[in-house]
This record gives sequence, C-alpha cells and structure tokens, in this order.
Amino acid sequence: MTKIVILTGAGISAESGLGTFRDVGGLWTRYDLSEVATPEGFARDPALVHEFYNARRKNAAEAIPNAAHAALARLERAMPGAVRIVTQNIDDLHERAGSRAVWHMHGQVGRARCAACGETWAAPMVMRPDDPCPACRAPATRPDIVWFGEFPYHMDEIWEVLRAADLFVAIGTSGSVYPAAAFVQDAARAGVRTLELNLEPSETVNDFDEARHGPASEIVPAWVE
Ligand code: BV8
Repeated sequence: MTKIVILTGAGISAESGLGTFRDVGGLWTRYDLSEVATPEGFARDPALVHEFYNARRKNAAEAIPNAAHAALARLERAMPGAVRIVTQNIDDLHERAGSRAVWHMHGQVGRARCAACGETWAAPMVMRPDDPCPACRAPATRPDIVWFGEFPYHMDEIWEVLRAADLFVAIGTSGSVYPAAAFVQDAARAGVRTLELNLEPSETVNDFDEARHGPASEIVPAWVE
C-alpha cells in the first residue's frame, strides 16, 4: 500500500549536472520548446529533435546520482512497498541510485518508440530519424518521450496511489507543467498531507501544507533521516 508518493522534477538532477528547464540557462531557454518537445516539431524536423535527445541521452548516461536520489532509495528500502516515485525526469538516476518503484510520466530518454506501431525498446546512444523499427521495420523511430500535447504515461495509476497516500512530496519541480503541477491539489482534495522540497518556492508553493527550501542534495537527505 503506497504511503508516500514523491513527484520529482529536473531540480533533483540539477546537482548531478543535468540542466533544468526554466532556471537561468535552462534547456528551454536555449532551445525552442515547440521545435524539440512537441509532435509537430518532430514531424517538422526529426533530425533536430533526435540531435537534442541524443545530447541529453549522452548527458544522462554520464551523470551520477546525487545524495537526494540516494536518500529516496534508502527511504524505499526502509519502507518496502510504501514509497512510489513519479518522476517528470527522463533520466534514470533514480534507478541507478537503487529506487525500484519509479514511474516515468514523461517517458525515458533511454528508450525509443516506433511512431508507426507503438513498439518501444532500449534506445541506442545515437538515434537517427530513419532508424527502422525492430518490430514493423518502418523508418519511424522517435524517443520514447511524452511531448507537450501528448498524454503522460501512468496517469490512472498515479491518480489512484495519490488519492490513497498519507503524504505527497514534490521535489525539484517548478510546478509549471500540467497535469503534474496539479498533483498537489489532487492530493489535498483527498485529504493527503503535502510537502514541497525545492531550491526556491515553486509556482504552486501555496498549495502545500509545508515547504522547505534549499539544494535537494541537502534538504532531501535531511527530510528522509
Ligand atoms: C497533457 C519531456 C493532456 C520532454 C516534458 C492544464 C491541464 C492539462 C494540460 C495543460 C494545462 N495547461 C497547459 C497544458 C498543456 C501542457 C503544459 O502543462 N504546458 C505548460 C508549459 C503550461 N501539458 C502537456 O502538454 C502534458 N500533456 O496535458 O495531456 C492531459 C490533460 C490532463 C490530464 C492528463 C493529460 C504533457 C507535458 C509533458 C511535456 N514533456 N518533458 C523532455 O524532458 O525533453 S515537460 C518538462 O518540464 C520536463 O518533463 C520537466 O521535468 C518538466 C517540468 O519541469 P520541471 O521538472 O519542474 O523543471 P523546471 O526547470 O521547470 O524546474 C526545476 C525546479 O527545480 C525549479 O523550481 C528550481 O527552483 C528547482 N531546482 C533547481 N536546482 C535545484 C532545484 N531544487 C532542488 N535542488 C536543486 N539543486
């Protein structure tokens, strides 16, 4: 029975060297979102989109989980079956830190998907637009990522565990992307206690029962202990 649902965003991976999206110098400030993180952008220029995700796949592979990822893995080991991580992140730092119960609601940069038949598989480090799908052979390979305007993964399961939890914690997210940004309200409506752990107040900080601010590598281990 999941007791603690933890939503993580780019901020938990920031100290592992992976860029956030909306901080100064963040990814979206250097790339046009509509060109690299929408189905329309992929249809317009698949090579540009693959170039963007090939760079992020390389960065993610070279990144090291930090003390915040490690603390969440310790928490899961200390409370078997009671902790669920719902991450907006497309890196695998939670898994590499030892977390098992992880749902990637925005997909994973380490996986590929066929835009023709929907097959998914482990992505090679470098992907190209005309890579053939291993199942249907169509040259329609895309990153297995949820872009803007696409339906996130695991939504029904997420809403189910969220409403039955004792505690909802949001870590390292600006609260600017939906439906993840509304999870705190979904939780509060169901009477679930809510906590924000972030470098600075998020856009939804006023919806949380409690908020602690500082670098994740410091405040997450302190909260877990
Ligand atoms: C959808 C994959 C239909 C790509 C991403 C209202 C309701 C429903 C939808 C919408 C709505 N309004 C608008 C929409 C549409 C849209 C949306 O939300 N647009 C925004 C721009 C307004 N949403 C969608 O299209 C979603 N799909 O709505 O489907 C539907 C409707 C209802 C219910 C179900 C389905 C799909 C969105 C998914 C898009 N894909 N990522 C990729 O990664 O390349 S989003 C992208 O932003 C990443 O996933 C990223 O994780 C995510 C959110 O950003 P954050 O993680 O929060 O990162 P950010 O940089 O913003 O913030 C970092 C935070 O960390 C900061 O607060 C900073 O202070 C903090 N920080 C920094 N350093 C540290 C730190 N904290 C601690 N320690 C540190 N060291």
